[in-house]
Amino acid sequence: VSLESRLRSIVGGAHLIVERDVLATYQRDWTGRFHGEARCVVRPADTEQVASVVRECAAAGVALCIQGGNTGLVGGSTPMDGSVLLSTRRLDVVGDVDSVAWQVTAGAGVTLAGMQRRVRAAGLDFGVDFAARDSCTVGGMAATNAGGERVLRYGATRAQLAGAVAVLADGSVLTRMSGLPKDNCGYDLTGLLCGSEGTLGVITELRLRLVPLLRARAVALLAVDGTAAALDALRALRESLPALEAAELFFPAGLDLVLRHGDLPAPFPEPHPAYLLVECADLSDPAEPLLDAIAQLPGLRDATTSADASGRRKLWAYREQHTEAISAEGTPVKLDVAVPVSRLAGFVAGLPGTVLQAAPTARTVLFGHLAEGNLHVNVLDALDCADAITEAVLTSVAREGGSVSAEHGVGRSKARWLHLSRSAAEVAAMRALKRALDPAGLLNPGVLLPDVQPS
Ligand code: FAD
Ligand code: 2HG
Ligand code: ZN
Repeated sequence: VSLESRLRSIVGGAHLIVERDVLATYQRDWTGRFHGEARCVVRPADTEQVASVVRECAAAGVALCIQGGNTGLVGGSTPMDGSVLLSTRRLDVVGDVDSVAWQVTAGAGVTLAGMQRRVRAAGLDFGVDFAARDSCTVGGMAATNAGGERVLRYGATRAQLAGAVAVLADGSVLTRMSGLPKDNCGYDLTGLLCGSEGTLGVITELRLRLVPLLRARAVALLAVDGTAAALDALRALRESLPALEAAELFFPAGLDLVLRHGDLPAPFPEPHPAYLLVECADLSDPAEPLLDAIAQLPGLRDATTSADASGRRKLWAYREQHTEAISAEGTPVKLDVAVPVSRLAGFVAGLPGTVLQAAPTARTVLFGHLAEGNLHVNVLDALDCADAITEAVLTSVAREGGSVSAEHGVGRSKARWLHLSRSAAEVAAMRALKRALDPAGLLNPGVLLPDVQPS
């Protein structure tokens, strides 16, 4: 009996996909840069079915690629040729919100937006948010330790995890869902799965911490002289605004693309060297304290603010539409890096030159999450120089004491450069963990640790 028939008998005929045209949508990543040919897509409905699928693949010695919303930007959710693609999207049940513990249980395939709707209806909120909310899944967010726009207030996804259920490579199931805030009994396996990018197990359920729902919000878009000025403004705003929740940086090159591809008027009468978008959220209206704090900022070139929902959305669009606008221009080489904020201004200034040395005709678009020194480096018109650009940019990041992956993960695209951000001893420990939990190398081969292949 073929592996496909065995998998069909686990998930039902409708959820084992072999038709080439339907497979195609799962085989290509969001950016269009990465693809691979899966032998089939399997869509299990619950943890038990996931465990059975993993066991059958292990028995057949066939590798698995795990995919949630397929919004990842480092090629981690595209299959290696000939592997089985396990889609988590049917694991989409959200449990009741526990408004005393401030927690909720969500299936790995629940989208961020779907979970936000549920917890907001119960008067609470989730601490992580970003533009892929309608498609990305909470399982994918945990697997990549996604960051986003609220990290300065709430931390990244890891900080929101109170527990998980996961299926290991041999089909055994780890369940740690009590959500106890105090529970020190050995290794933190939930924490280990977070950021493991599908290489150690398939996350099927999560116990998530929630935060207060702060409906009173105010957003300001500030025009500043450059990165150093943006950091000065951030320092001052942080000091006077405990309600500060987001501080996002972008530049004229990115704004031009957003204006060209989106249906938006320019935010200011003339362009400026850099833009800082900030948001405050509180129980009572934060608009006045935000305006007061902005009025105290020295050297602002211009500013526009909004406290009503539609105005806030419009200001956020200038920042959130960067990724789509860049893709509308072409397939970018996309690098997500972080440097210490004390080095950020110098790094930003040097980066276009670093890229041009590797790819003389490239266009570099920079934007990012200012408080974490997290810069999104998107390089257009230079896909044929992708390796040279990656090498040049990531080497310069390492020189600054930064990270080659701030929030998107290592995936396939940066696996060869992991050593720039992790010591030989750290990589050896990662390999030992991988060997212990997935000795045959069947889970997401080629992701994170590039040379671990199915044996
Ligand atoms: P996928 O893309 O399907 O998978 C990502 C990785 O996780 C793969 O390695 C996959 O194998 C693994 N994986 C997925 N589900 C599971 C599971 N249940 N168990 C084990 N492994 C699994 N990221 C940020 O951090 N911050 C941002 O601000 C941000 N903004 C974005 C904006 C846009 C417009 C887009 C397109 C992407 C953005 N991303 C951002 C990247 C992406 O949305 C996140 O990495 C997200 O967490 C991926 O979720 P996903 O469900 O789409 O995962
Ligand atoms: C964001 O912050 C995402 O908008 C996407 O992390 C970054 O497209 C990118 O490079
Ligand atoms: Zn980001």
